Amino acid sequence: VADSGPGNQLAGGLATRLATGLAAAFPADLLRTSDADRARYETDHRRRYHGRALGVALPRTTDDVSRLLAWCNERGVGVVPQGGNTGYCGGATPDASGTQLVLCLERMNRVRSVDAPNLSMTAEAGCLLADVQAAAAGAGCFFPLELGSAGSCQLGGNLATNAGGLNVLRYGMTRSLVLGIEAVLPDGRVYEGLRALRKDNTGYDLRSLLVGSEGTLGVITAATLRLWPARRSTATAFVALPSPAAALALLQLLRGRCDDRLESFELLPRIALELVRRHVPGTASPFAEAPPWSVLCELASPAIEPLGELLQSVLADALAAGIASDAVLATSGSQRLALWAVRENVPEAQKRGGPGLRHDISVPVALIPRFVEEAGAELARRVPNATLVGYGHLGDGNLHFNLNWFAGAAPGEVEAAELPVRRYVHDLVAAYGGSFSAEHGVGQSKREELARYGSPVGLATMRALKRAFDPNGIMNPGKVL
Ligand code: FAD
Ligand code: LAC
Ligand code: ZN
Repeated sequence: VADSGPGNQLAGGLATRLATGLAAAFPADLLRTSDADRARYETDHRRRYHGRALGVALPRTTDDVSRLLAWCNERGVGVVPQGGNTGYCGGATPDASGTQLVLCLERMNRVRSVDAPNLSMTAEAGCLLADVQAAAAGAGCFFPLELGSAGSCQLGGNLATNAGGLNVLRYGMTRSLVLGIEAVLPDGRVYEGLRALRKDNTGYDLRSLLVGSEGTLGVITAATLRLWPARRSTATAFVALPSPAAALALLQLLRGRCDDRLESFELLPRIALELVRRHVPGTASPFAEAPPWSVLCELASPAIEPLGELLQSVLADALAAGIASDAVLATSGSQRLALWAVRENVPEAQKRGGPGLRHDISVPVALIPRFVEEAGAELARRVPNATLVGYGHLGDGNLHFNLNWFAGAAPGEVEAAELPVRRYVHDLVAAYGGSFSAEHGVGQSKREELARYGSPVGLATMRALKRAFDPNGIMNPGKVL
């Protein structure tokens, strides 16, 4: 960024001219341009990606977004949409040129309506996920998207990344929770697709295309969401197990006996529990001594049902069959939250634990035990100073297959390991028929992976769609494709 070569001087001159034009065209209240005001929008939450923005636009209305995009489109100015900036792929960080506008939706945070009889609600893109959940609950309904970042990520970011999370097993990814969408296209036109219909077979599905487009096709300004009746019964347990194969056997047992009452099934290795205990004070440990593997599972239902008894009986059978070695059931709402806090604090504990590399992989669920064994053994051989922390959404076949250097790393050691390790892991994932990005998206960190593993026909079609939506290439340049 500090480079003062001719290219940078050129970009610097352009940035100054654009900043002057932007300031003349829009009220000062809409823009943040000082170094201090821009700073938090120019770096991702892991401090892995750093950029320099032309400015940060903070629109209050869809019309503001429309005018900002039209202005940028006429001048070929790149626009980087941003929500809560909690993403893992650098998708919301501008480049270092100082010529891209960050457009953050944080002020568009109104829940427009909740329609309990229709089990739907409409909210603006800048609403915190936690506020969307609370608004649904306030109307006696349930919005099932649940992420550890719920208090800071925004609905628009959830849609743009097609976020997964902790309840995918029962409700699917974000795409399956969306009925309608409002988005501003790069030339400023507004796509008004806020329908609350369950059935609507009228041509191409633009809503599904915009969900998961990571800010490369337009700016999502609002969405109509599917709701479910509020849950009236839940049962939650932490279960100790000897292996991922045993966890898979427990998953099959639970699905067979509880059907779609099973909402969550999260796998944690011993190291994950230890990390949380060490780095997140105040988090209760489910077991006196962390077992080799554990599962956090939850049953839920809108009916008043004895789910605790059901879960207990399945777990008794799992213990008798040697699938599980111990289990802790939540007996109150606060105990349930304490068990969930252990799981939700894993990413933060891992971040505090030391430098590392992340992989967000999925393979067919039944192949998870074989994958963990094969990849775990090979990584121990290739990077002996690193510890594997492979945890996550086993019920969906999705693990965060991360590595950490807990004893610290020599200068450059993690960086040197990054590419070869990534290549090994993602090649193996491809051989298992899996995905190199199960739920976090592509952003800038996995662009090369998409080019390498994506279907050529699929990629060509994506490029054609990108040109159709965004012929001037202003939307989130350098991301995804
Ligand atoms: P940002 O990070 O701001 O943006 C993400 C992408 O979306 C960028 O490409 C950006 O340009 C684009 N974008 C943002 N808003 C808009 C908009 N309005 N219109 C168009 N494009 C837009 N993710 C999961 O999938 N599952 C998890 O379980 C999970 N757990 C997490 C736990 C923690 C502790 C943390 C820190 C993150 C976790 N995440 C998880 C990742 C992250 O929270 C999600 O990807 C979330 O959906 C991102 O939302 P955001 O508002 O922060 O988006
Ligand atoms: C999780 C995030 C990192 O599941 O996706 O913890
Ligand atoms: Zn996850």
